[in-house]
Amino acid sequence: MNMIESSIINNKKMGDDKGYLTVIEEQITVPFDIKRVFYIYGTQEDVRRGYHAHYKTRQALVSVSGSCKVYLNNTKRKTDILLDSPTKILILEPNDWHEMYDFSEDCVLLVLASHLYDAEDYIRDYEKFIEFYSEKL
Ligand code: T46
Repeated sequence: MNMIESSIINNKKMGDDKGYLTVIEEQITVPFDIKRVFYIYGTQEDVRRGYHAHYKTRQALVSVSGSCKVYLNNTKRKTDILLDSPTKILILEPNDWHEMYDFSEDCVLLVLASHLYDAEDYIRDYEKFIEFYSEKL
């Protein structure tokens, strides 16, 4: 498996004077089949969460309300992304160590995942992450 770069997708905002609507479709808006949906909310402002990468799971993150930041490290590149719009989608690859932080009080972070939940798919040990993915460079 080769290293895959994370990416940002600028999704469409549709609507009229009634309000707005934004659509996410598998293999069209996001580059994978969506097997699981969850959302993260009520996170305290000073909390940092995540601290892991995955072996297989690809994910799409959208802050559908409020904002938060995501720190990414794919062993080659470290970056911080601000998610502050319901139309901005961050595609996280399995090789992205990620940490979410700076949650606004009203943040609802929607996550679409390519695989069902499996605790074995998580790499929560940073040294193990570096060892596993550095080999793929
Ligand atoms: C990720 C980031 C963006 C389940 O039982 N099923 C699930 O589908 C998920 C996602 C979590 N859980 C359980 C496992 C933990 O006991 O919910 C608890 C909280 O999960 P976790 O500590 O992994 O939450 P985050 O915010 O650190 O990470 C989550 C996702 O787990 C992860 O895949 O990439 O959001």
